[in-house]
Amino acid sequence: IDKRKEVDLKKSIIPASQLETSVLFNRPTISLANRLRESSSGIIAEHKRRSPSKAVINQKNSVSEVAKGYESAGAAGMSVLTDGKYFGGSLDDLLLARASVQMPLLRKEFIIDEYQLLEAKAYGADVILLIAAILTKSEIKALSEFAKGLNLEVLLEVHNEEELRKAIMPSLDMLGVNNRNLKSFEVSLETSKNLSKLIPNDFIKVSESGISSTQAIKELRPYGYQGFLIGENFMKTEHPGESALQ
Ligand code: IGP
Repeated sequence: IDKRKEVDLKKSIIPASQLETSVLFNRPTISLANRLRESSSGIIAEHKRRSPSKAVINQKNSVSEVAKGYESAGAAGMSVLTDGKYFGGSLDDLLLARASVQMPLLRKEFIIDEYQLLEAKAYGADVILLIAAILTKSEIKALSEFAKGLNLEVLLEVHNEEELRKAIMPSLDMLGVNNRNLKSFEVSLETSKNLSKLIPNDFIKVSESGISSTQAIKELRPYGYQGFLIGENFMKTEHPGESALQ
């Protein structure tokens, strides 16, 4: 994939040493896992302008407006898409969110290199996403251990049993089950329900994608889910954060 080229190019422009000496890099991070344990909502609200499955979702509201809306609505945390090619996001979006709110922020990105973890920290993230579908077991181990060394929490995303079995390891904080098949874009909450029993209790369980009602959350809680990652349903509204789930 061309993420590799993108990362190599950025490394040559902003060296790792520069990221490591930035002000934000050296700040204390905020735990999303703790918020999810305590939070009554459990909602991780996402900033997403567009997606491969839906094209344009929201090109209008500023990141800081969205972030403040989510925070005052009581979200446990916020996810910020930083991928430009497919989602129209950027690291500047993460930086703007960091400047606007105090809640934990997740860098939503296709992470393949430790350099992206340094970026995540330097641009204000508290949590990083690793996607089991695009990483080997040893890559998941190396990246998650590196992230933990930076005091970043790790959310590992799986979509099926095979990915889950490959990925379970102690250096993860949260296990996310993506209800959307990244190849067919089909969404089914059954994915979260079916995989829940295979996730050991020491990980916080997060259900991701296609959640569009409080009914869906009620349905998922008995399966042990404490986190609910919701993007499109919020972003498609006039003022994300102001309108609750239907
Ligand atoms: C949010 P939704 O259906 O509420 O907009 O989904 C989030 O789960 C989704 O954006 C997502 C994603 C990803 C995006 C889940 N895993 C990996 C990019 C990469």
